[in-house]
Amino acid sequence: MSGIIITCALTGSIHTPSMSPHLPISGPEIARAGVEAAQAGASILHLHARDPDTGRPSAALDHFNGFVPDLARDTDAVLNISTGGSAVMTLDDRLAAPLALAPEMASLNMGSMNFALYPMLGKDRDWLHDWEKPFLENTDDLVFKNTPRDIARILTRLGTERGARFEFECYDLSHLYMLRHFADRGLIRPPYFIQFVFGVLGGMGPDPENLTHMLRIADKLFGGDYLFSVLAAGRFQMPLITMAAAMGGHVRVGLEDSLTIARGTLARSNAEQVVKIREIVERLGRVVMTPDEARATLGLKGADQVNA
Ligand code: KMH
Ligand code: ZN
Repeated sequence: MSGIIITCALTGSIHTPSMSPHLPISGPEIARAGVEAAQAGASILHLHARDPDTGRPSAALDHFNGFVPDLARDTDAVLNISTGGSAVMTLDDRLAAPLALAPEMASLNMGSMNFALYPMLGKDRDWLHDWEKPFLENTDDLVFKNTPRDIARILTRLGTERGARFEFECYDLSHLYMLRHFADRGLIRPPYFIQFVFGVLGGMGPDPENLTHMLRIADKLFGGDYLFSVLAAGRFQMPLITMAAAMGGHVRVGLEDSLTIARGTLARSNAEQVVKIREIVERLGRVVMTPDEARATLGLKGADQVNA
């Protein structure tokens, strides 16, 4: 089996500060988390920003500038800027920072969907910030909008005009067909790096059968023109990505996707999850790719071609 890419998604826009004291929030915290994750073996860092005063997900370029230049200086990791931002943001807001930074890589969500986070309210907690509880409650009426027009805009502005390549976030079978549609329109070129996303309420559940079926359909639609990676939310993170690694896929960890390192135990850092999956995949006989190996595999433009 070939080399394996470990992506680490450092903070995301799903978890809120009250859920873990280890969730990186400020620019220096996110920068430190990224350096540690890269040192542990992550070759791609998937990046969202937060408002350092409130911990709220942010798409502001100023907030990205609180850690992106540090990560560009202190790591050789591929910096992958989210275009998903948070499902509550407009596409204009979500695109401001990636358009300015012109990264090597960006995420691209392949369909509109429900994005229901309110089950996380189940636990009693002391909320650190006023915004957190309503933010989660209101996801019972939230559509994460990623229409074909939105997708085409991201592909054109970031891909065609700025040379970024994509982590195609596919939460459901339908998203694979949408990806094929854009391949047929000539707006993307292989190899397609497909991130199968499991466990978001609104997308597919974390059942192993879903992974085998996604692969069956991806094989049909893309033949040898794709690579797959897996992320899974919460406690399904390690089991599902281990399955992906055993099947020849790539893996994503990070506190964006899961706050724990084992059932009921908070991860103390992003790097702790990288170390854990690294050990698992190496025991499976996989070799972790360096950032430059990941660049070559994914056909990226290079870290010297970005605006960070
Ligand atoms: N938060 C994950 C479920 C994005 O940033 O564009 C998917 C994600 C989306 O990472
Ligand atoms: Zn993300």
